Amino acid sequence: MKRSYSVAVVGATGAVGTEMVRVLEEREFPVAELRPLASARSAGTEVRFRGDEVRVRELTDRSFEGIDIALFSAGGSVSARFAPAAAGAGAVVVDNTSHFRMEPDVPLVVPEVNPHAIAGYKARGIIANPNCSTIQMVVALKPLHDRARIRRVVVSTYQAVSGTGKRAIEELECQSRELLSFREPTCQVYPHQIAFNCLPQIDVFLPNGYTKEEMKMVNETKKIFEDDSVRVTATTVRVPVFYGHSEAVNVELEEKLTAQEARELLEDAPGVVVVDDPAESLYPLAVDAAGKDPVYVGRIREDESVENGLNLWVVADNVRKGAALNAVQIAEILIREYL
Ligand code: NAP
Ligand code: 3JM
Repeated sequence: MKRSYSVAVVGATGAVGTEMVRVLEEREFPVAELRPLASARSAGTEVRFRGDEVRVRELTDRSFEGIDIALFSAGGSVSARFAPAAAGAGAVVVDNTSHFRMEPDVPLVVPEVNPHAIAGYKARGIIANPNCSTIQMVVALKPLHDRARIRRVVVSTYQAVSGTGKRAIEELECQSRELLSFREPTCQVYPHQIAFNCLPQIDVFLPNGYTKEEMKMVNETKKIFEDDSVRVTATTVRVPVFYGHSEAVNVELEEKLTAQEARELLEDAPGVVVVDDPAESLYPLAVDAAGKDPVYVGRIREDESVENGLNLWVVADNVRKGAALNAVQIAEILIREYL
């Protein structure tokens, strides 16, 4: 382990990249040089890091000279084009896009679930960060799977607009103002009005009728658990919330777990905070999870319609644990154990 590392953040001006820089600072990641990269549009602007203004540079093939770790969150096509260049220049890439996630020689990692998989980074020099909705779900499911084996998961999501990026955050704000002033809403990012609405489409539709986001949850969960026998089906929905994804998760287990046993397992699970006091109307809320690190779990109850079923309500900050924090946690393990 070196004393400090040169870290590139690709997409540093975006919703995820901004949070990455903040998380690196908050967690006192040993950064020797921070190199914020973005498109020509925002080259020359500045990001704040540890009290300094650091100039954003335009991403090019030569951006990675001297870089130890490159955190990518500028979209799949940018990763496809530049992550191999970064790895070729000697950096270890932690990629936040879906581009490499399902490639067999690229580890897909959630530190609370499968940190051992990081060892596989040597094959390509790339580690993939899962989708935000997958990350928070598998953190909550891991202790249940270890104890009672999950057979099947049925999940419905309620996803915040920040998962789409900074333009979508502005769109929800703008449409809310327009509608409350009796004006027509302007739709630029989503195919329909998102303010005061729910859209059962996240990412593009696939030939099987599911969206790509739904199939990310199915396929990524199996890969992270290293278990293709776990059956998953998902409905992913965009809701007019700024930060924090919520998920209604129905689980069928091989063995019986009471709600109380599940609650105790979750209370001891790394990265999980149980908020579950119905008598006081206490359960996880997106507005409470925003800006926080844990995955919050509540509404823990037995599914009385099947033999070994449980229902959970799982909430986390999609930009932090769902993206930036998970990526920095991976980088922390990398430097502690591998670099
Ligand atoms: P965003 O707010 O729209 O930011 C996009 C960032 O990418 C900006 O910094 C932008 O720079 C940069 N960028 C765009 N095109 C570029 C190009 N051709 N070359 C260099 N930089 C470019 O989006 P976001 O929410 O931060 O998400 C960014 C990506 O992260 C997504 O596309 C997705 O793949 C991934 N993501 C992953 C998760 C997860 O679950 N792990 C969650 C959310 C997002 P400019 O300022 O120059 O435009
Ligand atoms: C979250 O490539 C793109 O345009 C980005 C699409 C995107 C993704 C993705 O597929 O990488 C937007 C928001 C994700 C994700 O984490 O899967």
